[in-house]
Amino acid sequence: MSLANKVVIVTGASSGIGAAAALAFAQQGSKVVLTGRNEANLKATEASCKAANSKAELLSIVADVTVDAERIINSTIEKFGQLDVLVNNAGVDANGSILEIDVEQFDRIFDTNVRAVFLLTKYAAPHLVKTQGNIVNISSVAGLRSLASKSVYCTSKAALDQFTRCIALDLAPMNVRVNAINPGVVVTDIHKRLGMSEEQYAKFLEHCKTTHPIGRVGDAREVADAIIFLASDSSSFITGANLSVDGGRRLLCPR
Ligand SMILES: *[C@@H]1O[C@H](CO)[C@@H](O)[C@H](O)[C@H]1NC(C)=O
Ligand SMILES: *[C@@H]1O[C@H](CO)[C@@H](O)[C@H](O)[C@H]1NC(C)=O
Ligand SMILES: *[C@@H]1O[C@H](CO)[C@@H](O)[C@H](O)[C@H]1NC(C)=O
Ligand SMILES: CC(=O)N[C@H]1CO[C@H](CO)[C@@H](O)[C@@H]1O
Repeated sequence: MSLANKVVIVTGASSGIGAAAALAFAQQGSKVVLTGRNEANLKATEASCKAANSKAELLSIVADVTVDAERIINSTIEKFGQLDVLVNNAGVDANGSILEIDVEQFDRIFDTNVRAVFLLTKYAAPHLVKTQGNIVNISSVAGLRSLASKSVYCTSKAALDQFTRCIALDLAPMNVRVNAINPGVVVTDIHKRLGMSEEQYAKFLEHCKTTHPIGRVGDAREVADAIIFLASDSSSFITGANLSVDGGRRLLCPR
């Protein structure tokens, strides 16, 4: 399908990959529903979508995916009458070894990265069946590879990948495709939100030149381009896939 006039929900559109994806859909002429918790940041994304395409029809919903999943879907249908694409992008990161972390971390990460995606998908599915639409889940290289001090995050993303495949099978007979993207390190706020200072973050990005074979970290736009591909008819025979957008990060092993 051409993405023009398609109704697309992007969760976590207030920053990072979500903001880049919302912008990319607006450029395609889609009707974009932007959701995020931070109203000011959401407004900023909305403004950049408008700047890129003054005719873009947008609906911003200040919402927390862990509590507002049904409201997000309902508001979308009320405003646009249909839903074609759900981009499950909102996610949170966490670190700490099993000796350090508490139960609260597990509940918080699974609530957003897994349970909220389940809820959004559940409420969206009947509408996607009507339009023969599709879902793109934003996972992570951490869903495919194992990292120290990241057990909860890695496990949540592995769960997301497996859910993607199972739901792909549930919805394939209805011609609804479901795919995941597994980005490597991409420049967004997600790491600084974990408490890294600017200096630590700069050091981390420098270090990433050695952990990503292409020799650099990714740009949110590069992930957005892959989202557009999976959301469009260009990928009409692809379902249940995990598409790595990671500069080769997943391939490395120490030597
Ligand atoms: C969403 O719409 C459904 C169907 O009309 C309704 O049963 C449900 O209460 C609504 N939920 C919310 C949170 O708006
Ligand atoms: C997580 O990472 C941040 C930034 O590197 C660090 O300040 C913090 O102590 C870490 N938290 C845990 C529980 O290890
Ligand atoms: C996306 O992943 C989530 C798991 O977090 C899953 O609940 C959902 O069903 C997936 N979406 C699809 C359509 O696979
Ligand atoms: C966990 C998993 O299914 N990973 C798959 C991701 O995609 C690659 C490439 O298609 C597969 O080889 C993996 O099995």
